[in-house]
Amino acid sequence: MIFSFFWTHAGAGAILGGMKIIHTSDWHLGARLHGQERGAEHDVFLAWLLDAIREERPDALLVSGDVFDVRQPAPAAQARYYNFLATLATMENRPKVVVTAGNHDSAALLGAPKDLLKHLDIVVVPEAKEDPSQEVVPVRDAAGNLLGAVAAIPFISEGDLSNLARAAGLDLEDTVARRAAGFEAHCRAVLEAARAAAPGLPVAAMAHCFLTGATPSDDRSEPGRLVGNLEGYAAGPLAEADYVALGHLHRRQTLSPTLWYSGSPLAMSFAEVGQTKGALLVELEPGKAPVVRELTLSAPVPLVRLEGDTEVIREGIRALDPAHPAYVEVRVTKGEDDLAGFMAELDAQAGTSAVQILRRENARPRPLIEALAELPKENTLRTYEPLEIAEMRLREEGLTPEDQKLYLDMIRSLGI
Ligand SMILES: [Mn+2]
Repeated sequence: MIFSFFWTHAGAGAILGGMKIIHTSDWHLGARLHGQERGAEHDVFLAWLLDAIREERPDALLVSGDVFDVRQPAPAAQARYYNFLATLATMENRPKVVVTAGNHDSAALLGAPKDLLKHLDIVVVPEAKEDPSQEVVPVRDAAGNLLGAVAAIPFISEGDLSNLARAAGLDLEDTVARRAAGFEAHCRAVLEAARAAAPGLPVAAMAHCFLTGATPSDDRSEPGRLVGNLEGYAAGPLAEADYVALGHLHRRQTLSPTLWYSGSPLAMSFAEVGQTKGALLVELEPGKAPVVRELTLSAPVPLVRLEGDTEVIREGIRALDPAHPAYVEVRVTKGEDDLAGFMAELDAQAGTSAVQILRRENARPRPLIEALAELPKENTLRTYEPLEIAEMRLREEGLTPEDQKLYLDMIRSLGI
């Protein structure tokens, strides 16, 4: 272990002033992928995270929001979270745990057990308050020596950002500017309080937001997953922390040597195919740039996106081992053949394989819509007879010629 010289824990001779962190976010416990239950995958992730903690012995584990997928998570998802915390609580040299609420979490639900959890060195910050000290978490070693502090800023709703701005005397008329001012003022206040709690020692910040310049996943396959802070906030005072453990975006990325999104541990949509998942291991020393190591979790069930004509997709599915679970998205982007028949063929195949096709999309070009888009505006629909439009529309649905005729006859029978 490269850092064993510096990072001797809980023993005599530990060098003070260093802080080792594992940064994770966006667990989304209870999330389904197009209806598919994912509890077993989350179990693999949580066991992996416990192993990483046993191996690396961090001083703190930071969970930067979106613990749960929905505001009222199922009992099984809550049990998974509390069983994980229970294992941590009984661990020798357990790290300080800091959990903030994300935009998917209910602050009330996440915060309900916080007074109990703090007796187990687990600090939950469910919501931003005017008093910044509520979001400051000192981190100590086993001997009680102060190692640094965490500025644990949770997701802040737009309404709360406006309120924080007003409380800071920044009652700007423009709502977007007012929220940005509230975000900046609050981050600055919490960071200053964290610095004051650990003078001369490293300060790590946590935030659950979309920072300007960050890259969301292309969320075409699951629209609406990213909500809140859509305009993006400037890092502002966050950039002054020694490290910022960001959550909200599911793509692991760094905006500067100190600003990192850990990303979600599991791919939450097919838009995240091919992204490296896991957590980040961060070593902080006063006055030095953070040393960040990516801890990689190989996907418990890989996601596969197959695109092209039906033949390309058939070949892609044939290439997958039917004995190994995989989640597949099928996007038919070209070809003229009968899609209904092709989809039925996929269904027949799925019955005998561990490979599950969770999403199918007809993404072939739509000549009718394209033709209409090219027509001069004043005669768009008048150029065609109503039945012609119906016929073209039915053709785009990928129906069999028999079904097309059936629907067309039904439309004709209406007397159009
Ligand atoms: Mn999230």
